[in-house]
Amino acid sequence: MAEYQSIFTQVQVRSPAHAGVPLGRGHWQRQGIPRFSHFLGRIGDAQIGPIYLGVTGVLSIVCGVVAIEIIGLNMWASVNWDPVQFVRQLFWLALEPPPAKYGLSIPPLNEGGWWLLAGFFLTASIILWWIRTYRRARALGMGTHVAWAFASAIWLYLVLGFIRPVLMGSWSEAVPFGIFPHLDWTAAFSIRYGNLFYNPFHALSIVFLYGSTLLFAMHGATILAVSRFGGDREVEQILDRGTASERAALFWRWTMGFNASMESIHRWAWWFAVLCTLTGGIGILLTGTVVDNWYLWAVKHGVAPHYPAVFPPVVDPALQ
Ligand code: 07D
Ligand code: 07D
Repeated sequence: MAEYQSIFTQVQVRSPAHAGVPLGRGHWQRQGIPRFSHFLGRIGDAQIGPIYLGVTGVLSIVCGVVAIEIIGLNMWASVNWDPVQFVRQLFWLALEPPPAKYGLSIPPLNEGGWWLLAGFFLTASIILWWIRTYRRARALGMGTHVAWAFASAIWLYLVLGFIRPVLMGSWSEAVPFGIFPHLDWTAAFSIRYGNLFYNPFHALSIVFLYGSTLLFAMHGATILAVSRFGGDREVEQILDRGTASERAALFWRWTMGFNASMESIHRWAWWFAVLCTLTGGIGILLTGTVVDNWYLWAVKHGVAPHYPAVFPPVVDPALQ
């Protein structure tokens, strides 16, 4: 049956449930009796479970639930515990970090203390989940590429909510919890520091963000296009190059003169994704710590022109 596995056929691969490789001592048992879902089989593998919970998995979920609970209850309290308003205004509700006057000290609970607690539990949850991805990969004898890519996203998250606020000496610099409030923060941050477009690391981050979508589209499209020749069995084609790889390579060599290899395209994708948040984190870290105004920085370095002196000098109203 597996031989007919192809995106062009309606066949769903349905092998006997596979529990995974045996685990040595020091591991938990996997949980749950495997089931099959036809719908999931259409978009991925039909088998659901068993799942490996493990110490870090359980602790991560507990910390994540605590964080969401703190955020959700604070948001609900902010609408006087009205369930209708909670749902209606959910996207606008926020749990804000402490005001600037508290610096890095521990504020009262309802003046940012809950924000600090939620942040602690969310960070613990994310780091525990990282350990889980690392340890599960090792248990399977895999490389730890997924964990290191995830670490790059965590780096940006930590810069935004922890490392930069600590360097700036105030929790008030950090991002609020909330759907639209975190967008307001993003816009305000850019304006406060003289337009993030002039931050070269923001530009680099955008290059890798856009580049990731382009590479993903090119790679996904190429493999789909040669899957009729077995190209969807990518790994086999890496080990034993077949007509699918040859055609895929030729297509790109004909259209743009150069081709990635069946293996290297995955390194391209990995690096683009990882560099998006890696360069982004550097850009945010420099903002307010090293560079106070990216526009003036760009003028100083000849990247942006001075505004022409058309109007008479203006006095900053805040200084009057
Ligand atoms: C599709 C994988 C699934 C993940 C999803 C996100 C939560 C939050 C919590 C109500 C691609 C799950 C969401 C758990 C619920 C509460 C308190 C990943 C996929 C579906 N943002 N951001 C979103 C986060 C920052 C920005 C959406 C997180 C920075 C802009 C979602 C973080 C800045 C826009 C979200 C974070 C920033 C968004 C969709 C952490 C600069 C949008 C995300 C932990 C980088 C978009 C209304 C998505 C939107 C959006 C989550 C950080 C900017 C709510 C968890 C501070 C400009 N962000 N974000 O699909 O529609 O990611 O917002 O750092 O336009 Mg954001
Ligand atoms: C946030 C990594 C952390 C996420 C983690 C996930 C959970 C969920 C889920 C249970 C996203 C934890 C997950 C908790 C559990 C479930 C389901 C990754 C994150 C650990 N910008 N901008 C970027 C563009 C402008 C601003 C990056 C474009 C304006 C700020 C990206 C434009 C202003 C920041 C990017 C544009 C502004 C950024 C983010 C265009 C606003 C950042 C990369 C065309 C008016 C962030 C250096 C990323 C950054 C960032 C794109 C414009 C502000 C490339 C395309 C000028 C403050 N912007 N931006 O992967 O790194 O994020 O900047 O206008 O902090 Mg920007």
